[in-house]
Amino acid sequence: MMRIRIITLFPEMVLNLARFGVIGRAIEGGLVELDTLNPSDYSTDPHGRVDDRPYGGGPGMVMRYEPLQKAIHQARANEPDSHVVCLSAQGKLFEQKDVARLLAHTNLVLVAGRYEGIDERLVEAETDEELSVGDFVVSGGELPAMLLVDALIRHVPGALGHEESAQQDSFVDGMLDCPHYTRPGKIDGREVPEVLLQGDHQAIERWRQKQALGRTCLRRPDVFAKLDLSEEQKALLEEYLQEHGIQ
Ligand code: 9D3
Repeated sequence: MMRIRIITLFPEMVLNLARFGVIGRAIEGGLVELDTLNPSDYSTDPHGRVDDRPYGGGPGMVMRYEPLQKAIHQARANEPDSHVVCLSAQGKLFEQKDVARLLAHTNLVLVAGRYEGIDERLVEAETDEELSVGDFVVSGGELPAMLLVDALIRHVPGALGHEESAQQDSFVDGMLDCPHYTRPGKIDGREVPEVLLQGDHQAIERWRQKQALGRTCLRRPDVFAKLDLSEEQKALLEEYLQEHGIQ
């Protein structure tokens, strides 16, 4: 069983994850345990403060060392082998390859910060790594931590009813997914691609590969650049680009 503890000033926010969908079922089924530690419960300040003004001045507040350290120590006291991840806009980008790496740890601790940031010494001394979820600004580490938990739990054995799904995810094979369709066959004059209706599974697989390659090339040149295409894939891509009037 995997245990994920989230250190946060807003435990209700992240605990809602445990109520819905795939993650809800994984937790209900005892595959994953999700809980929280609130630094507010570990403040020794007479006013219970968890933040303070930044040395050097400037706007905003900084999360104080002590309450966070105590919360992390609480987690480590129970599970000394805990891997501690700090969610931060200054971290390395969290990617699909990190999922398998993080899943190797039975006990994960995610530190979600608020305010302008966390005292840097806490990050250095008490956490094992710093991860960002993308090049955009959000208000705190909670949503990024929830994103991480979701991405991880999908790959916990038994969490998805349908075991193939996690393997077929976009990025698992390094490409964007192909388009999907369901009934009705025609909506406002828009039809489902013919090949999907004819039951030729080899042709369908070829079409899906072609769509995946073409979409990755056009929409995500950064992802595309990392692909090492076979001759067959190169031919499929040419077809896609021609069909879309690009070559
Ligand atoms: C003066 C610049 N600050 C505010 C615009 C920097 C800043 C402080 C705190 C930016 C973001 C945050 C809170 N964000 C996170 O804790 C965070 C985050 C993110 O903002 N983007 C991507 N990944 C992450 S992981 C944690």
